[in-house]
Amino acid sequence: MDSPPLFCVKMRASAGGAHVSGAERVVPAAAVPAALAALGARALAHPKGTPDDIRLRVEPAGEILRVPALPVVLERTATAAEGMARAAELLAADGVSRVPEIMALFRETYAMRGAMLLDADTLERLEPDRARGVRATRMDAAEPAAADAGAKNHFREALVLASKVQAAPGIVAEICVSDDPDYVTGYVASKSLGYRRIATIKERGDPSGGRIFLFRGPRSLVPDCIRFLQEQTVLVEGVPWTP
Ligand code: WAQ
Ligand code: MG
Repeated sequence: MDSPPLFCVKMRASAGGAHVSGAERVVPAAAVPAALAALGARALAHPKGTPDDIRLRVEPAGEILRVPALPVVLERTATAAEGMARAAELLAADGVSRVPEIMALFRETYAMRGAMLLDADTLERLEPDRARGVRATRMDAAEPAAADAGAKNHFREALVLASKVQAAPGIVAEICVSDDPDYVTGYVASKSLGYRRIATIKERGDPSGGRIFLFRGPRSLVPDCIRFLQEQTVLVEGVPWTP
């Protein structure tokens, strides 16, 4: 059975050249105008500030890969210190050593629009552009959100991203802290851990945040990994509405 062709709709907003927000959908042609309107509204209402440049872009989605959502587990933490410690503990149990050094690199991810791509063992940075980082794009939940889904659903969008990222060649784990000042929940993810939501991973009011993708494998695999993250359209199946 042929389904209608899909389109990637992307929004990117910046102020004074600095990244403010970005979001995307993968939708059939008939839903493109509504997706553009919803993402445009979001760009104008971001807690990080009013942008002076908003870019909306529509591209054919091409060949689609479907992957299952990672299973979700809540880790109850009450403070940023406890959350960071829990994240470190989970990663260590999953075979990632040098976790304190990796967590220290979060200080450098603040201004990045994408994620740091880090060799999990040597801690060498693998992003072609270190100021920008690597962005995972061209992804959405397979079961479509209402066209005007409105405000950002941090959980759903993060689970979609994390599920795509763990399907990328060479990726072994991810750590994420939101850059929204009032969003204190973060996560660590891997194929074996699933999506571990960490209830509190930063202090309320802290505008810093970032993502680190941990890679393990030969250098020759890095371009495949980056190509998958940036170019392969992925629909994630079974993404719940709420955690
Ligand atoms: N690809 C790579 N890195 C990204 C991307 C992307 N598409 N989007 C954002 N980042 C990086 C960038 O450095 C941001 O500063 C940082 O991640 C945080 O992005 O279950 O809201 O969009 O409730 O602020 C976690 C949800 C929410 C936890 C994470 O991230 C839960 C969030 P934000
Ligand atoms: Mg944000």
